[in-house]
Amino acid sequence: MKITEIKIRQLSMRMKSPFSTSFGTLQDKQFLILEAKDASGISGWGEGVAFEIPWYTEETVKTSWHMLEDFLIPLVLNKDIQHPDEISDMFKVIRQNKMAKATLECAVWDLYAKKTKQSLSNALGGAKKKIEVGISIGIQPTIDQLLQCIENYISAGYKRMKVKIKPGKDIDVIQAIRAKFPEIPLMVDANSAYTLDDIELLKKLDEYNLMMIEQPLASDDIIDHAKLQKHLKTPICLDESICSYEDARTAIELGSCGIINIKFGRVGGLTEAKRIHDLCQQHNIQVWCGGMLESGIGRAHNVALTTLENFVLPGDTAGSSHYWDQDIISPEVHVENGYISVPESFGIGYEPNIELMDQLTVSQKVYR
Ligand code: OSB
Ligand code: MG
Repeated sequence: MKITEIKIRQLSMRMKSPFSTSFGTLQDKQFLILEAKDASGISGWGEGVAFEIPWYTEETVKTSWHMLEDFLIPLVLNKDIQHPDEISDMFKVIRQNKMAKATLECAVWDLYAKKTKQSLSNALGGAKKKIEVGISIGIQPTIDQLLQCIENYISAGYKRMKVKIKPGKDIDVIQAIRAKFPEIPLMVDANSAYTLDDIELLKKLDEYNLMMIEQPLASDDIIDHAKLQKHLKTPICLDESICSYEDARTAIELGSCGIINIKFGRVGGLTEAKRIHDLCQQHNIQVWCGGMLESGIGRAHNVALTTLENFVLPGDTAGSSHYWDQDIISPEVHVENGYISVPESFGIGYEPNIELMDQLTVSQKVYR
């Protein structure tokens, strides 16, 4: 396989409703879509999951484009590639910049799956025919609005509710949810909003039968999470802290978490995501697939990744219509009764809608 042409476009797409976390509120999404073509004209697609502002990780849409244009694309263009696993090795000369790397690596995975006439799920070694889907609910203006959201998502069949928390919007919120919905599968995500000084408050969360507490402490911490886990019955789930296989190994060895949320963008691509998945499986650490409010292209990669065996907990892979009036793929990602049926056609299994993407593109560039 030889990639002879790469096109990057920046899309601007408005989400149906704003999404608020402890770090900020997102509604108008700027993100990159990368198309990698080989000489026969087959295209592989990847999505950049960095945001416009570096508040989840240090990367942005601009830094991703810079890394791709000046460093990553030149490493891949016109090189002989046997298998997408080679890409992460080729990228080792460039430090970090995982989301930029994943944008291109995911496109190579899609292209490889298409060229070898198999679904991306199959190419990754996944076997599930359908995957379980949970929902991530942003911080709401009032508790009543949150309870209403939860009720709607229960009716829609989502398999677990994840509620964003931050200081001042935590215990009271969870208390109210449990009062109304004593049995629902429920978890919280703090996006690094607390420190060990908040240990007494965090210990109170143990009373609410939560599936897990996601990323309570600093985004680059692994040590303090291990200290905190010793004081909590509820498993900690690490998100921001796990950017590589080595981070996962450290966290497992220190006992920093019981669960890991894997995102292909945060860890530099699908090959690294798979390695982390395998490591967790060996150590009885459950994993699930996180989300970055992706369009259908990134979401398709999430769906394929989730078909691996140790993705045993519902992921943040809500359907297209949850986020967008119209998604840039067809068919759209559809959730029925809390499940997505994994597409069986070649590659990511959803067709990019070029006409719609053209309308949403704010800038683009072709590399040969
Ligand atoms: O922490 O998992 C997170 C969205 C943006 C940034 C970080 C996170 C999230 C979500 C939403 O929780 C996941 C999704 O629905 O795609
Ligand atoms: Mg998270």
